[in-house]
Amino acid sequence: MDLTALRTAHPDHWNKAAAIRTLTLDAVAAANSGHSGMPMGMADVATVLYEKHLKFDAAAPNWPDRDRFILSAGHGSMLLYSLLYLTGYPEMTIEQIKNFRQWGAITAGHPEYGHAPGIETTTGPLGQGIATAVGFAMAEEIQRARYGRKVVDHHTYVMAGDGCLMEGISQEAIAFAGRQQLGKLIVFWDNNNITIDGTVELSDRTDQLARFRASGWHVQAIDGHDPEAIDAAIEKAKASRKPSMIACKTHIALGSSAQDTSKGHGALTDPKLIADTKAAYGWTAPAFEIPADIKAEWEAIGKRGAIERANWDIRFASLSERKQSEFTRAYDREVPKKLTSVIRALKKDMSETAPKLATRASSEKVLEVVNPLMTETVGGSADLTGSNNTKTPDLDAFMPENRKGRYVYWGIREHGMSAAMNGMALHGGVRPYGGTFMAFTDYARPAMRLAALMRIPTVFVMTHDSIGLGEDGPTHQPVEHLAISRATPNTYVFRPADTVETAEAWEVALTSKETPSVLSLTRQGVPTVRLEHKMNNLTAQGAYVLAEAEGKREAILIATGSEVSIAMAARELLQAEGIGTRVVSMPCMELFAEQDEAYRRKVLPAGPVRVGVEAAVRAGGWDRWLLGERGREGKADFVGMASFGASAPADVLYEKFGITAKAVAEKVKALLA
Ligand SMILES: Cc1ncc(C[n+]2csc(CCOP(=O)(O)OP(=O)(O)O)c2C)c(N)n1
Ligand SMILES: [Mg+2]
Repeated sequence: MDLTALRTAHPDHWNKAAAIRTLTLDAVAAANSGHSGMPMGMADVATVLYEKHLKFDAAAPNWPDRDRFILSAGHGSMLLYSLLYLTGYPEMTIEQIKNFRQWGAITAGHPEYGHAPGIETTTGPLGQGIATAVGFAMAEEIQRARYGRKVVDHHTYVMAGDGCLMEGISQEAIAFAGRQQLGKLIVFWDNNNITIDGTVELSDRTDQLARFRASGWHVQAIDGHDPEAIDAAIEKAKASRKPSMIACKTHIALGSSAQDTSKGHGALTDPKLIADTKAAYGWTAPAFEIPADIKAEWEAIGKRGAIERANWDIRFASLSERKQSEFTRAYDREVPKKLTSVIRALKKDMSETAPKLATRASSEKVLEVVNPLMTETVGGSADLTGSNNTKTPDLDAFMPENRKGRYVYWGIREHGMSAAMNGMALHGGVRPYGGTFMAFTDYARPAMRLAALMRIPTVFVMTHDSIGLGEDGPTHQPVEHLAISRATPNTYVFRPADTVETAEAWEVALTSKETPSVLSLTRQGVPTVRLEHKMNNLTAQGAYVLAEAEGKREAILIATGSEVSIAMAARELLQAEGIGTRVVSMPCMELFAEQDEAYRRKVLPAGPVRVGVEAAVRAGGWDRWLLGERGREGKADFVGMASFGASAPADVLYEKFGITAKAVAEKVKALLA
């Protein structure tokens, strides 16, 4: 392709964009891996966006009212790193660019949230970025309704590729954003007609403009290399009250011999190709060097928002003291001081009245005291509100006509919901939780994993957590989902036994700043097992002695959730036969593992036989507690599931699958024999 026309029509623009392209070529060559083509193709869009539209101040990357830029096509990470370096984000030095993809560098293969300011979310799993962006746009709407346009008024910009738009999650995001008229969400589609295997026609012939339009979006199609067209399209997108999609016709790996081919998608490292491409760009500077005048222009862009930000500080200071401190508290993920006392009061009441409740209903009871106090919570469910018990009476629906609504009807979109919740948590100022059935953890999982990786405290309310849900049968009965959740690093998996433990689990989930929580809750009623009120949050210790052995301690039963009462009944049977039995309730294995060794030994001393009880598979953490941390602490067994469940009433299923007090007692006796 002859680039002369592009170069001569807008020379200043061209050089700024060429800086992105050449940094990408240099960094990928140095790493000998990465993706050159996407940044080379989208550099013009990025340059116009940053130069003319994006509200940001490189010196204050956490300014709450900044526009958010989300690179959904995360493989194009060098586009983002180049922008951060060029505009002068202090952390993003040229050394970091030179160390692209290397150990210890903040320039990871794909953008990682927390590595450097300006990386708003982790992307790389295609489709996550566009769905996460929906949550950013929602948080902005909610905050704007609450605090007013003078302190909250920003856009969320997304760059998505063909891959992002093919992933199923994008449909959930597009449909939801259209319904909710998220007018400040603007998506650039890198319409280059190339993916890894070849041209898009190999696998898709969707009319993307019609698709977005059908969901209520404002759509435009432009030449993605024409800076004037890009600028005009962004203006129009901002003016529209609908979410906007701008289809940007681009050439992947622009100007190289790999242009418009799938070869251009990956790492272009051939020195001749790089030299020829730079020559075509009219670029003569050595590798990693940006001519001073071009760097100065970029740095001016990085400072463009400084005055606006200073003015924002003044406007923020004009809010009432109370509003300022609320705003700041929520952004800092601090809970109100009163949270502990309302949780304690509920625990005391529950221990005294000892209701038999499904823990999903317990969770609702907790939310009834939490939501009026923590006005930053935003609840929701993927079309299972009545089943997940996620809505409290004080929450109205979040809707275009009611942005103060704190309850989201996500529709049947577990994955989109989970990613958007992550986006809300990342945006800040709001605290998202959302529900579905535990078995549909699978539908939400890629976003749950990213919450853990990004270290954000999204709360996943997963009800109907075992065969105890009964007649809906094995499609709906999770057996392996606790295991996969527990196998995920930096995730708290709570399986509370009653309302007291559910309240304690919520308290940990809400005070957590860097760890997402999975609340695994029952459909069926369970008795209160915590009959003695304790001020301390015992669930925060992960496991604790619920009932001590009488006489010589010969057995320890370790149980979670709905099986704790089964363990208690087994203890009765064993004690009646003179077998001293301790029951340990273990609502959160991860928190127990975080306790010091002395406490863990106190709860699980060597000597007695151990039997675990949980209506799920044994995989995913159990053996550490059953066999002992050194694997030689004695004899152990497990009562749980080894297959899928079945469709029948819950009590029949517990009987048929052998998860009964009698079965537990027999296992203990067999181990002692
Ligand atoms: C969920 C997921 N599946 C697969 C991949 C691997 N992958 C990375 S980029 C890519 C092709 C994406 O095509 P497109 O979005 O058009 O990017 P372009 O080639 O235009 O840069 C694939 C399959 C991924 N990162 N995430
Ligand atoms: Mg593509």
